[in-house]
Amino acid sequence: MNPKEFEREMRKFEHGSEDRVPPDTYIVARLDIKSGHTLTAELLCEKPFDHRFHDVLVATARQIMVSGEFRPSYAYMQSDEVSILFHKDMDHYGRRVQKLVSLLAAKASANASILMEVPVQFDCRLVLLPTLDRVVDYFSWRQADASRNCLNSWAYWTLRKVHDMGGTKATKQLLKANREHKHKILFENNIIYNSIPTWQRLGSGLLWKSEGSVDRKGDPVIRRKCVHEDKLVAREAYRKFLMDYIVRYEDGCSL
Ligand SMILES: Nc1nc2c(ncn2[C@@H]2O[C@H](COP(=O)(O)OP(=O)(O)OP(=O)(O)O)[C@@H](O)[C@H]2O)c(=O)[nH]1
Ligand SMILES: [Mg+2]
Repeated sequence: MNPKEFEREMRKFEHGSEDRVPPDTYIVARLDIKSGHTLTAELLCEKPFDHRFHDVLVATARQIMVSGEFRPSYAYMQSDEVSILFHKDMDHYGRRVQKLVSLLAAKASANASILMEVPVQFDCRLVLLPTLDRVVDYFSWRQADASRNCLNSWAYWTLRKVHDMGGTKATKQLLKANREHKHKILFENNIIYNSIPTWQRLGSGLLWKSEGSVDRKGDPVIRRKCVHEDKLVAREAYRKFLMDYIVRYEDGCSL
């Protein structure tokens, strides 16, 4: 077989892996640290939340936002995960799923490993959303997950730390507890839920903001800046904020 024929022959075996995201579909990449539980224990992270760990997650997402690739429009961080929304018309790598997933996981893992000075592995999945409403649903869902996780973790670690309870007993006690009961545990231990930092209760975001500036010649220019929003609003207000932001971003208006 000549080299060209051999090339064609072997390429056939790659065809099954050529899936592409259809046009007019929003793509969110969710990157999640593999064994984040073990990693945070090894790094002696504060429990239930460690500001330095969250900062690294934000810095990892920021490096993807500002890399100039993939047209990212918004990133959301909570726990050990980052969700990144891309512009609807993003066409990098022909929207090939394997390329996007592998490159994003590689970028995030490399960036976080350098920042944390230990090997960090992210897995990555693409979430394909047909409408803007569904995009907003997606981020609302991740925010609700952050809220649930925050209340559970604070209740758990309050029982562990303040009541000197073992892990099994604390887990068992919380198994039967509803939301109100978990809030009561915090309240009785002088922890005001609403005073817990917003990034712990609701996660945090990275978004583009434009600002007026001047170039080297002194001429006015509009520059885009990637801004960390760590005081996100919740529920309906978050939905409205996101909807407005994404519509403005997609239109390219002032961004
Ligand atoms: N101490 C501490 N742990 C954190 C913090 N943020 C996230 N984590 C840990 O990261 C875990 C993330 O949950 P998962 O992603 O479901 O669990 P995982 O161990 O990463 O498992 P896989 O993702 O399935 O590999 C949490 O259960 C916590 O143990 C933090 O700020 N402080
Ligand atoms: Mg994880």
